[in-house]
Amino acid sequence: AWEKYTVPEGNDVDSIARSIVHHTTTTLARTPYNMDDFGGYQATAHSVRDKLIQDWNETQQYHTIKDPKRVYYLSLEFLLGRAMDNALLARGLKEPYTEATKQLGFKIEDLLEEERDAALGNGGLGRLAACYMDSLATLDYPAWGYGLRYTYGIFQQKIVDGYQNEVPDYWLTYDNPWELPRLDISIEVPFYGHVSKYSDENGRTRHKWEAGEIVQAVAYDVPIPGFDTNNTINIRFWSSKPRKEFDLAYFNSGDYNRAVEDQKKAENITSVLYPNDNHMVGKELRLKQQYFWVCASLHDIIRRFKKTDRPWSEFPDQVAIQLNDTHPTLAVPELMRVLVDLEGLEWDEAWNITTRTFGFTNHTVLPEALEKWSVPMLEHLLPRHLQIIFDINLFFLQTVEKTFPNDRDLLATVSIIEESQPQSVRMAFLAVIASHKVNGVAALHSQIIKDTIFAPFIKVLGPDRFTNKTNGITPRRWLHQANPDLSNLIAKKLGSFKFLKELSLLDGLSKYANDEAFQKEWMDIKYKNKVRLTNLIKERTGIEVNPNALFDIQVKRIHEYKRQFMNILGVIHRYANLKKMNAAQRKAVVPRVVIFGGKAAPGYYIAKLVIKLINSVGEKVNNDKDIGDLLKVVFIPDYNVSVAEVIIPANDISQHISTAGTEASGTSNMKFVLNGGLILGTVDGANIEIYEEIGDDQIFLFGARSEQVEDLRHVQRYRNVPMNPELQAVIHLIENGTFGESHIFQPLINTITVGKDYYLISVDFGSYLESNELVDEAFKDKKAWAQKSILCTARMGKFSSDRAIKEYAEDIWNIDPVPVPDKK
Ligand code: 26Y
Repeated sequence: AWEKYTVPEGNDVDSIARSIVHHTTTTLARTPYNMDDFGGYQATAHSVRDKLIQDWNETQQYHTIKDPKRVYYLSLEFLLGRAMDNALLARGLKEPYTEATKQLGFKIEDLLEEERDAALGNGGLGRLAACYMDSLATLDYPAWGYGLRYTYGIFQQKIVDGYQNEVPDYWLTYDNPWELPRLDISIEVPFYGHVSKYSDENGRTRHKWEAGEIVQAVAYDVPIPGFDTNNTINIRFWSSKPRKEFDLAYFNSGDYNRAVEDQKKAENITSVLYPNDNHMVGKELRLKQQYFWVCASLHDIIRRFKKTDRPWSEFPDQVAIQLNDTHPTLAVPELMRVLVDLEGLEWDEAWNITTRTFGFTNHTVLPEALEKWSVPMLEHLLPRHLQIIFDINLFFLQTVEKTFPNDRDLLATVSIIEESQPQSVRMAFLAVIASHKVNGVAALHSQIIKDTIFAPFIKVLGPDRFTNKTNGITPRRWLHQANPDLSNLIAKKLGSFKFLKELSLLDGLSKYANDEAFQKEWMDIKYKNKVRLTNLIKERTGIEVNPNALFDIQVKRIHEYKRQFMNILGVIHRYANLKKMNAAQRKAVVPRVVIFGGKAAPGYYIAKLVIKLINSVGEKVNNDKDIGDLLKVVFIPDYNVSVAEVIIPANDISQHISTAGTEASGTSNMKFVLNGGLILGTVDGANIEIYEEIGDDQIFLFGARSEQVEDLRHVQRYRNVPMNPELQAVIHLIENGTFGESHIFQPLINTITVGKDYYLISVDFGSYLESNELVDEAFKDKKAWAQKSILCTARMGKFSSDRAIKEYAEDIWNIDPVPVPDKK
């Protein structure tokens, strides 16, 4: 009977308008007479949501019937940004929705602007997870994401008197139409307590963990639509809730306060995203988050596996689990616990299943970002897991000892347990030992991890465990959605939008790079995008900039290794130079707008000082009548995904200037170039592979090479090398108060004074300034610049996340696409 009543919603303008009105009156309980843009957005979002849910249902049903091997992407961060425009474009419904909302008296652009970003991530790692989900859906892979539903995403950044202030991001104020609460799906997560031993019916010693506290994990599902396919996959976000049964004990004993306390404690677990990017802080609550998430996700995966009656030995043929950095590494001892303690498998078989299931992606070599958890803390929170980790380590070290007898240094170097005071667990070592593949995120980075942090494991585990998967970005969001005019122009030129699913087709633009008419169309769009950014800058900062100037952009998390400090020091140098010039000399200057954006971790004092310095320099330079449009310095507050979508298409050049060897890959570099921008960068991360694709006329590389960095640091530290003289002059200007009270900046200046300068700003400063001059020269030749800009876009095929995901699917996960057949 059900079929008879399923009325497929039409996708014509009338049906769409009707569904928006329907949601206005029912879901929102509002009348069409008092609707504002926010209401219009909500009603439209619910109408779009209906369509996604239908596709989502069909995909899940089809996958249940087919029961293919699935991949599970475990990530503590998913930086999704906005959903509505993405969904409309994915389903080819942008036009009818534009028309339908217009008929109801709205402008679709205004409605889209009402949506709040889903900002459940810090930076690169979280946005990569979002791009990968987009590609998994678009390529029809049977995939799930698992994450945490934080009540507070990454904080909102306000700039007050030049300083960063943090405001909590309470993003769920007005319901979230993009999630489906699954209150029926809930999993109990144990913590604390103790472990006891017993003999099972076969006389084997078994372990039983009796928990001291149990928290409930409730599922919230977010559908991820594939582009130009009906496949719609799922990210399951867990939210923590108190477990009623447990509280009853307190209620019955009359301890009401204690019961309420426990409620609060349980909800605490998923309350806030830790705002540290590439910096480990060993807080117990963070460890609790990790286990809560990993435990719920693994049990959900196992429940799905158990629906078909397969033996455990087939688990790795049905399930691939990817660890997005070490954050989910507790999934390793948790799977072992399930297999050995609960399911009664022998240790060796369980270990074999575990290692065939997991893959591990490393995203950083910065020592301060590597997770280490104190043994006493683990023992308190997860007593059985600690035992299992020690056992994994014991058996591993025994095999090492067998192959390399009497090499005690080797045993200490590869041990999962670091013999510190107190002892700690090196999560990366555990992840390497437990995974069949370990990958870095760009060619250089994958080489560096083999040469440095994981070098001893090559010897012990062999080289085949390590591989490279260069990052990618989704062209749907980062070209088609963020830069619709350019996407349309490209489609017109190439004859279709096929390039959005096969990015190497962009290469077809190369032959027009020199075509004057095409160059004009291309640069007109660039200009329009710069005007759009100019308006955003005016709105958010009050600063007026000239869209004809060169737009030079560095937006990313603020971190010493990313060297925003060097950028602003270069700006000061430029300013000082301008001040010295006469009128004739100034005529020849290329006007430049230097644009910064990015958040600093709230506890990262030096990074916050960099923001202050940028704003102080801006204050001085932007108000210097003598300088006018020749130089402007802008700090755009609250950089996030939706702001990036405005900033990136407006770039002439972008800066990716990390000390060589420190930026694992970078992904915004790819977004900027895809949108027709050149790069000013170091020989680091994916810059190198971008250079190989786009050629040296399109990228300005400078600075020390990664192989030199260690020696250079040594020399800097011990040989009294004088500071680069131009840098010296710049520092002098800060110290003499040119940019306001100088004592504020002393701690920042101290980071680069002789003997320190860990990130080698003084070493690279000279070549940085030279490259900046080359940029100015190149920008003067408008025709040549237009050609470079076109070639940049044309040669970015490699950096689609589709390419990256196919490599993961084929080399690591061993999964195939499962396209859902069309209804018709
Ligand atoms: C340990 C914990 C506090 C922690 C939290 C977040 C550690 C690291 C991170 C985030 C790391 C991150 O975003 N890494 C970036 O990953 C990108 C995607 O692979 C790379 O492009 C980028 O170079 C790297 O810094």
